[in-house]
Amino acid sequence: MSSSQSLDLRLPTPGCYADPVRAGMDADAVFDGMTEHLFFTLGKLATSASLRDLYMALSFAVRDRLMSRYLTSQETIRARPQKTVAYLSAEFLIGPQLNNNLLNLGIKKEAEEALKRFGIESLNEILEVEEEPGLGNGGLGRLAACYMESLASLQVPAVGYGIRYEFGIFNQLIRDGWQVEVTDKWLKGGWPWELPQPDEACLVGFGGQTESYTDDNGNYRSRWIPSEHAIGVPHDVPVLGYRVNSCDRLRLWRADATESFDFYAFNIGDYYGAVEEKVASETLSKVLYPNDGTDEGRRLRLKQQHFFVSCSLQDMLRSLEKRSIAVEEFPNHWTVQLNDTHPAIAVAELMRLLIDQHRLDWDKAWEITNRSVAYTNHTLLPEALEKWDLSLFKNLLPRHLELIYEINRRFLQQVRLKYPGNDLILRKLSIIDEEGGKAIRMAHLATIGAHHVNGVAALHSDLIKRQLLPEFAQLWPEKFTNVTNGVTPRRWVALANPELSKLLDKEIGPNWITNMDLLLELEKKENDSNFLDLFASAKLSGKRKLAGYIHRQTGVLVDPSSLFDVQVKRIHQYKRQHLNALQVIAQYLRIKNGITKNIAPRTVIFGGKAAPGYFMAKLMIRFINGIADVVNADPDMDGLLRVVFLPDYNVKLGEQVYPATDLSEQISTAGKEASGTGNMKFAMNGALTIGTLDGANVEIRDRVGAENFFLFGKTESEIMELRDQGYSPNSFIAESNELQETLKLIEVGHFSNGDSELFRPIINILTGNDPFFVMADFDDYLRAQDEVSKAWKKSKKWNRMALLNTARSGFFSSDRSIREYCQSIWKVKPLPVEISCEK
Ligand code: 26V
Repeated sequence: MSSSQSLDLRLPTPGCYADPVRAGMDADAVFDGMTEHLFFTLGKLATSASLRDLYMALSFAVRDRLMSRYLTSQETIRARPQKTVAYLSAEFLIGPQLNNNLLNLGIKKEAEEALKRFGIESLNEILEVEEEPGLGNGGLGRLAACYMESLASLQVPAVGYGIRYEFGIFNQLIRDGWQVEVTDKWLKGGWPWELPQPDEACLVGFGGQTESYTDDNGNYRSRWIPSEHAIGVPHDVPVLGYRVNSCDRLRLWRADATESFDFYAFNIGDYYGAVEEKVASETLSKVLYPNDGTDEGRRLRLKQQHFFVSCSLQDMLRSLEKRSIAVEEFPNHWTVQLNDTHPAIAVAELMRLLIDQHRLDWDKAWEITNRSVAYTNHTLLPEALEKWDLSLFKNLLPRHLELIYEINRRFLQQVRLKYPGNDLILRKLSIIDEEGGKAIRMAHLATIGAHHVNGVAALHSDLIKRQLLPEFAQLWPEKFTNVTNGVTPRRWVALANPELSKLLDKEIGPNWITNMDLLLELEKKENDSNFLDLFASAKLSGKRKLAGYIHRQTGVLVDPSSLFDVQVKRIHQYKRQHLNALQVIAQYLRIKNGITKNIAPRTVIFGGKAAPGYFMAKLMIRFINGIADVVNADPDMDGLLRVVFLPDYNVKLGEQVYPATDLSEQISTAGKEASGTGNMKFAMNGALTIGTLDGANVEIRDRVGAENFFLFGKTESEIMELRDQGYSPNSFIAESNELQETLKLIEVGHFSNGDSELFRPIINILTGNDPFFVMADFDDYLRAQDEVSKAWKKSKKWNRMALLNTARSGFFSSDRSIREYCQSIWKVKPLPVEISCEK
């Protein structure tokens, strides 16, 4: 009897796993659940429970209430064979879980009531305690989390596969204006949302060599003998959809050592040597690497990628085996999405598993791989495109290298047929980069292996075809497509902005949460002064809360009635936080010179982490803090200008920032930001955007209306033209007095206590080759900021523009993105989950 059969016998009615004791959704049941967990799980008496204990108890009680949905969903997928999405991503930035699960279950009020019985007056006190898993760098990881939430809400069977890093993205402290990185020990107090499943562990090999041999049927074959192994232990996080039974799974792999493998060392008495090896394999999932373009830990990064990809594909194949489904059926049961090239090794690994373990021939294996895999590209930046040194790759994954050579050989053969004698195109298309030292181009491997390649905003997808992979696009035009990113309105509106949500519920009913197009009804209210006032007071309430937080964190007092002008995102030159900073200095100079007539009182807020190895980004943080120190200490600025750098920007802080923002800064150099997703969160929450025609800004402007968006800057084609003509930043500086004065003030050390050297690298880069065209866009940016100030002074008009941003932001719901992926790339349908016998 198989293990799954014996499991079935122990379950109650098939398809019904509702536990009558723990499924109750009223306040009494939540209270009882908390009491039970305090006592039995946490070993605490209610009388001595700390806030953390209560957080844990409530989380366990809530997790109990996910369980029937989770198990029934998994069972429904198992019993009714239908295609399941496997979303492969090295990052899932899922944020705090408790509030989201309360919201999606619909038991927030009940939880508040239960907490009152423990003497807790506000749910926020408990939510504050939650530590967020920072398992991502920024937009890419957060997108994966939004997509998992939308998949579950749309009742689509899906598994997110990733890595359970022991340390996520570092915590950021600011000391003397500089960023200091602190290890993120998110697991230290126990994390109640994961379910370790050691019985479903997978074995992964590394290193060693390959051997060729002839099998029983006389076929030439290759055998891989790895020199090292690691075990992947799944840690599952339930992902519940909004007010549905569907509860998908986020399966994160933790690396463990293989004990049996160390027997030899143990036998010859090398106990400590064996323990060292054990430690080495467990380092595999130790830490998330930042996007810094440095060579730091390159070998370990590739190991991490292969580790989680191999475990995930083995897990998918095993799911077929368990149900006695032939391996040839793989593409009908799994659609594998590669979130950037981090999991692109999946193309070679799936081929290896199919050929070496399942004994399929090449053509069949290739057909299966190609029918299953699709690839999303998230960046055009050349330094961000993954390439692996051939010798490193061969050393770690010798069998995969053989397979990649063969994939490449067959592919180039096809190219030769189409372009006979064209060696240039062969060099451009090859997976192997022959310039300099030989390297594997992961974007090429992913593009060749995938049935679809998509970009993440219309402009970005167009640039993939025109600039990044033009030869591929010419070869396979039908392969290339666009799916514009989206964000989940559950977390980013309903949960983050309760005041606005209440107003929307009252005005148009609660269905906007799952159908954001309904927000269009708000357009009718654009001239309704009463409603506009209510809309503005929801915003003001968010600003008051953020002002309190700013004061507590930084000691700076800000005025909630001033314009909250916000740029929160990773710190990077292409995102141009320094352009914003220069603009602040120009405003400061105007105020100092008594030119205040057209100035709107502003609070300029920055937030974001710089990669630890990225010197310029770290200096930009120091620069912003230098400006903040001078501006905030100058009485001439009172009531007109404040500058704040919010430390440790993360999902939790984002939830406070988006609802409190009037002006969203989306000022990247045109053509550089693939999409952006913060821009969407701001628009939904009624912030106006000042932005370039970059990434999804283009579509945001199209949707909300050009008159409700502050556009500035050179377009992507103008930037290219400037570059081709030989761009000289000094010709732009020469034409702008304000820019000259601004640069001068930095040079004399006005923002660095007289130290004229501190910010020299920033000046040098801007006046040198200015790779991100800051000088070229400065004057137009200042002009657009003046427009912003003018508009702010007509508050009714501003509020109308803000309302229209919210009303027209429905397109940017991740539900829309996921529907597009389902229809045009994955070909999967929803599978509603029934819990017929629930009490
Ligand atoms: C990686 C690296 C590594 C080398 C140093 C510079 C650098 C800069 C950026 C990156 C990020 C690569 C992938 C990524 O995170 N892309 C982001 O994906 C988001 C979701 O699609 C999208 O909204 C952002 O625009 C895009 O930057």
